[in-house]
Amino acid sequence: MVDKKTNQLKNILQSSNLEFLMEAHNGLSAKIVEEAGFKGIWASGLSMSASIGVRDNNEASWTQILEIVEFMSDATTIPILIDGDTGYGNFNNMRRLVKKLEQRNIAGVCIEDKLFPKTNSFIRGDQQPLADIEEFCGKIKAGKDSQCDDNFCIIARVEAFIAGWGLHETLERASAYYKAGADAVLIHSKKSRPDEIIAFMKEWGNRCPVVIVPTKYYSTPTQVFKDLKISTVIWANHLMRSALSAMQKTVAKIYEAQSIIEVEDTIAPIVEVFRLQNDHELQEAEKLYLKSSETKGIQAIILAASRGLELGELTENIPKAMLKINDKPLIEKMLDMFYERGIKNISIIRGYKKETINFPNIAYFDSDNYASTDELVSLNLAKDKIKGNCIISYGDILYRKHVLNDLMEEDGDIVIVVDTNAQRRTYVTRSDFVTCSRPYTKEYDESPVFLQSIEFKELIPGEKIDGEWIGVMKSTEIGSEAIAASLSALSNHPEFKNMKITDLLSDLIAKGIKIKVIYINGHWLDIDNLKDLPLSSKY
Ligand code: SPV
Ligand code: MG
Repeated sequence: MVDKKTNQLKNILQSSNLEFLMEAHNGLSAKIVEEAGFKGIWASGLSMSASIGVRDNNEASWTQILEIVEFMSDATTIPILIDGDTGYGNFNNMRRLVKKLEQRNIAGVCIEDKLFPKTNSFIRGDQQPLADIEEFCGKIKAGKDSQCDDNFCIIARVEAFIAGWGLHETLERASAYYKAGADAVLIHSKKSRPDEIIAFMKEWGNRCPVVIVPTKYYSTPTQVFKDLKISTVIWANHLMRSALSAMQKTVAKIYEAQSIIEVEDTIAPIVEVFRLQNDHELQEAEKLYLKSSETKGIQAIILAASRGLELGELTENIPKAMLKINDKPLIEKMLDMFYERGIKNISIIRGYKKETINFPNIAYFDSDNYASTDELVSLNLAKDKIKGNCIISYGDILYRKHVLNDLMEEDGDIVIVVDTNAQRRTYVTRSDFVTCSRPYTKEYDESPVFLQSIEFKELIPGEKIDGEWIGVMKSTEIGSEAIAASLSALSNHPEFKNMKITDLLSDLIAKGIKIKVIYINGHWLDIDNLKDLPLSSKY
């Protein structure tokens, strides 16, 4: 069983090792702190106020702060030390604060000896009046007397260095606060070197745990704090500041480009958001409590039987789907993308060096005649998987996530993705060229596009071509039925063993089945040829 948060915080403060608290300012950042391995969280007043767009001057009311820390507490199992500023008033406000914090499972509060409304210590610090020592001691006592859990911690923060009163005043205050019942003292300094802290620790000895916030003396090696026998270091605002920088960079790029394409691969994937929200737990709970809600899985079938002879010795021991692109096999990149999109029922048709394709949780179909047969023979092996919502994809292509997302979101019983730039790879002569009901236009045109013809062939100069099929298609239940029926009929054809998916699509068109087209411009690649490889490093 997880130890109570109050006990955990007390242990941190009393530990003989140097311990660390990491700043968080909302439920998400709190979770990130816990996942990183920190033992405790600093709910920073500066970061919480900044993240809601107000100043660190008690502009947010104490109950608004309480709401934030409640979310943080609910999202985590490690203790939270809340930055309680001055206690939001006098001893009486402090008593109520402690009660309310305990109700929200907050492990401790740090209060500073300034006056309400406070100002951040790094702004006009030396003009800030300090609280009367006796009055502040009364506040500490009142807090300690009102806590229900013996291990709830109250930390007294001494601002005498910040306000320019020096070592003597700092020691006097720290000593008084400790005697008044504080579980630890926080000695704050705004100097760029830890001199004030070093001077304090020399005089203070071991009287009670000392907490520091080295925001300004950040270059000090952590070993110095260990040697000084500091109890706990607070990294006070670094998640808020890193989020801020990341947001500024992203927003500038999007504003400039009037598009989100370029940022997509530089930001957290949506599934990471779901993971941090613990969507998995809800899914499990739904199975338990909402039995009817199980969703129908999407099937994905990946054709990866061929060697890729054109790639020469690179495919001597592995099929081209296993070629490493930036350290990951091509097909694994595709699997990652499918998983990220929640597509988990995946079948792979293997052939050449089949034993090298061996990822977990995949249904494998082996085309042992891969060398003398073509795509439809491979696809036919997985014919029972062509049902419901289904994706059929070549295993040797790479495309950006948004291409898959667009495909998934497009309605239509059968949908294929077509690159309008058919002559993109001048060194490739034969490919899956298409003509459509209308060409791609740079004008905004929402009218649907349908496939009229598709053929694996050479491009004849001057011929009307609307683009190149990139090798991925999606079907609904109705579309999958049509595909399965066509595949079954074609399997009796004398030429079946030489047939490609393009033949299947042509057969569907001939039967009057509408195949919808999504036009894209680049953002994909197929690996047919040694010349394709340098381009793949961007994926
Ligand atoms: C905070 O994180 O809000 C603090 C530490 O109080 S400091 O900003 O250094 O005052
Ligand atoms: Mg603060």
